[in-house]
Amino acid sequence: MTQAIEVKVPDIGDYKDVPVIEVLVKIGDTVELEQSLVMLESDKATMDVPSPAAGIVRDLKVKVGDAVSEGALIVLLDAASAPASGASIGNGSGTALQEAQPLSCAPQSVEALVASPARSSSNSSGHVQAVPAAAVSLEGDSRGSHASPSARKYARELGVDVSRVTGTGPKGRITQDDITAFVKGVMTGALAAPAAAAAPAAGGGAGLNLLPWPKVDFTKFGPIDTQPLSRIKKISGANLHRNWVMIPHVTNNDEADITDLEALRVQLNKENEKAGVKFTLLAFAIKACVAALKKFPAFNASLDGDNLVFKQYYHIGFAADTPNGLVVPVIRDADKKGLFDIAREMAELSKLARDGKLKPDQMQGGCFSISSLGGIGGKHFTPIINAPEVAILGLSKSEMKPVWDGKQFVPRLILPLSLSWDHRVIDGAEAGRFNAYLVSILGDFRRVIL
Ligand code: CAO
Repeated sequence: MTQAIEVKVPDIGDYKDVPVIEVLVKIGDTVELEQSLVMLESDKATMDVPSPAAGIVRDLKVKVGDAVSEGALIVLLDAASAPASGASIGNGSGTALQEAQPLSCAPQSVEALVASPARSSSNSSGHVQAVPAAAVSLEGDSRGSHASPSARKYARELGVDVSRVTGTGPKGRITQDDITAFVKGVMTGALAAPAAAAAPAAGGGAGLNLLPWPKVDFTKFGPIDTQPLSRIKKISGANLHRNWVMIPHVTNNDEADITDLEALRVQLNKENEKAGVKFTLLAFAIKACVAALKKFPAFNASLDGDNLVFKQYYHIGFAADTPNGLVVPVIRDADKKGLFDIAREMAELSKLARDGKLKPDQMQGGCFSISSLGGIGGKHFTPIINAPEVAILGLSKSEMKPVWDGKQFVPRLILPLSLSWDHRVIDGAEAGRFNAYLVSILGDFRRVIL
């Protein structure tokens, strides 16, 4: 017996006429409870509308590009069970269509755009518990607050007590943006965090106890032009800030002699001129990193509370600079792919990134990231770890340098490497070994097969 359900856009705060950027199901599809049906994208967040029940998609009422607001009909569903929202449902004959709000609209802005799957983890508490003093606990009694399940889930994962958050949604409803704003307020010192407030003035080790962010009237000093941050910058900025504050970063710098590797790369590109795909240094670096991750599995792990999750897959993210900001597309199963496929996939993902067309799943599931500034310049830098990953490799511009071969100085092409690692998971000696191994592979790429 099935029940016919009209799935409508739920409460999405103040957003109106939000574009549908993706329709994730088609007519006849069987869907699970909470499975995402469509993705909406406001100027602030990407949100998915989950199914309120398991069932079969009978009809689709929207397409990509449509603009929808709260209450707009999205999908007709033949539900196999009553919707979890508890909304009233028809008699099961399929004749009387009734409304059911999806469980919630789940904004995915934070991790979806920067490929950090922490929030999708069912055990979110680990990431909260595992943080050092800087990430003060903000949890408390939140039962009386008016917030959707997804906003509550988000709050729980960040350790935020929703009763302390001021809701700006309809009827004072607490939105995900309110929670993000609350965390930002605490981190910048504009709001007091409970642990920080409780810490002794002389520094009890809890809370950052920072001064509020300086408020300056810049017009006093000269003409200005104020522009809003791009959506990607806002989202990635919040993630980078969290990662920088919560992870004890250390960066080991090293140098690899890539003279022979560059000769091989140039030769391969000559031989494959017609293939239309360029073998980039980054493609070689991805392969080299996979070999190093296999040798040093702690670098391919994530912290989950007191546990370390060792991944047995090798999905490598690479930072891509786009007109709207930084995104991190992920090459999945890089261990199973050849250089040609990796180079081709990187070119495709980079283009999608620059065109703003990357899908959330193309930025998720990364195990380790590479940030290459080699095409731009610079010597070394400190890449910020892309949580819940535990390490990231920065590549700078290679240059010819005189290297002593025991008898004389010879010109060699030297690539600067900057490996940032999470000191809760990795020790300095291990990081040194990881870099040394990487240097040996990049110096003699035949070693990648060992
Ligand atoms: N040293 C010297 N030259 C390098 C190099 C290096 N380490 N890496 C690349 N180059 C050269 C390439 O050989 C290429 O030269 P030719 O055009 O003469 O062949 C040129 O630089 C451009 O390379 P590319 O950009 O096409 O390819 P890529 O694989 O190096 O980079 C991508 C692709 C997506 C990583 C890049 O476009 C990008 O977005 N980089 C910026 C990443 C970033 O912003 N990181 C910082 C994150 S923290 O804010």
